[in-house]
Amino acid sequence: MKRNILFILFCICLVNLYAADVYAPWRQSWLEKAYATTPELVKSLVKPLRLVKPCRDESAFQGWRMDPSGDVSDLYANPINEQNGVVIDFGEHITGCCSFTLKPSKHVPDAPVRLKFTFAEVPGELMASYDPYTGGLSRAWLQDEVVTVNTIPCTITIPRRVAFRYVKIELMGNFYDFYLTDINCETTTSVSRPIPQLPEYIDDKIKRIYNVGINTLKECMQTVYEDGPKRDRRLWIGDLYLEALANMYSFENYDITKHCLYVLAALAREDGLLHATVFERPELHPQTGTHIVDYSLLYNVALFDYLRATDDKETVRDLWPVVKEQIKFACKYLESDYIYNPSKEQEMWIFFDWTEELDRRVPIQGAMIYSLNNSAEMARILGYDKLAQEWEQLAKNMGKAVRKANYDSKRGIFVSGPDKQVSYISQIWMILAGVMTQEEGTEALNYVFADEDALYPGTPYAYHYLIEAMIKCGMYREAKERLLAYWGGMVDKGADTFWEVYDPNDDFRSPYNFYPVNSYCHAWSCTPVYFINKYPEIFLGL
Ligand code: RAM
Repeated sequence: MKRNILFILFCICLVNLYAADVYAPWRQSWLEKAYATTPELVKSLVKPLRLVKPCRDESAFQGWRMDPSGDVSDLYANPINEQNGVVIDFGEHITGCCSFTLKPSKHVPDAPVRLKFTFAEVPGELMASYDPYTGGLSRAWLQDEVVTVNTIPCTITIPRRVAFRYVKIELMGNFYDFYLTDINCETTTSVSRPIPQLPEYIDDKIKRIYNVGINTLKECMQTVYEDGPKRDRRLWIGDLYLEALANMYSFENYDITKHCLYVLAALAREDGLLHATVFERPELHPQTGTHIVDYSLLYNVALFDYLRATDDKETVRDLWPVVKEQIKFACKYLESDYIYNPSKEQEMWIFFDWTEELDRRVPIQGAMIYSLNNSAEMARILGYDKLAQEWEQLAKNMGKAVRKANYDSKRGIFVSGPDKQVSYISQIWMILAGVMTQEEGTEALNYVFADEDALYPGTPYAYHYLIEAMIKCGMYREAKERLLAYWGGMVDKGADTFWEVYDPNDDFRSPYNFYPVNSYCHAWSCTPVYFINKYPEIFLGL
């Protein structure tokens, strides 16, 4: 009897132990698989291209352009004291660690020297004054580094990895002449394949957009899909989703996608919810407390895309518990009328775009339906038919409910929230969710395009879904025009890599209240690569 009671107690403890962590049976093996698939970095030594002179120019992006002003050999041939504030142009966006050599001139160095290096992705960022700092993110993201050197001659490597095209060198209180030579950068990326090129005869603008997109992707593919190599230098689910799409239609490096999917799974919260973002160093760990419901739902879609590209059912089955838990979690927010209620709980952040005023109720309803439909299709492929049917039915009910509650049939658009907000993003997600027909979707998009008061996207992230929605509606010509105008707008303004934030009406827009801290090489902006290669008939006229 006593032994039986003890056994029952033991079983209860075991059940509780597992209840505490829904992923307990798999977590360790996911972690091992995550470590085993860590991409190798490819290193290259990049030398500067030339010297440039910053020039104020109201017509240039953020008011600055760089004019060629000499050869790097000029810098090396003369004491650096005579060239205080020199700007070096590496000619392309690079990510890595910089080294330089200091050599004495005619005097014996009798004191330490201090040098300030400012690395920047774009001219406006280099020329802005950083202090007093007003940004909403840490000042330390800005890439200015002061180096104090005690002994000359020497070669120094600045330990911080930086992402930049331009570097400005300033001297801080020097008393004697010395030379600075051999500045170069050991760059990293996990892309090992040659960059896939478009054929020569393709329209020049499309080619330029494509090349900038592919450079953006290459720079962000490090040991994870980083969001931006300058900032935040970490894996976010939303960025992963779009990078994986672009990678699928260019480098086809599926191991990095698999790696990121495992990392996120292994670091999920014990009740099953994914963290929106994770860090790699000093060891893999999540940003606890940061959850984005649309990102969690997109994990399922990213996994489905991975399955379609690789047919790797084993991995997808292995990660299946994560798929189920993300849906289960989102379902907690559904009211009995199948409307997603974001105010039900506050622990989750809903993103979609860096536009604060955006009412996210209709978009999140759409994203959940979109995820349910994708997850159901994936479930069918794996033979989980009952679950697929359940999710399909739920998606239908949610679609009906949102049509009833938020469709303004007079104007042919979805309106969101108590103030009946009209935004591009509401229409986009209703289209992607399949809640609108092609004709309805076209009508809704044309309505917002014509309505000056409609809230428009503030990031290439949100713009990606606009292009996707337009293609879904069959608006091929218009989708191409928009892609050319939006991403082409960045190219025309001198982008080497696509920016985190781009508002054609405001070069200084920043969700962080300080434009130099924006990232100017941001993964979520690279998707022209995906569109152009996936739909050559639309974008290349092939
Ligand atoms: C930004 C990141 C990233 C994005 C999140 C929501 O700070 O750079 O790109 O996914 O926010």
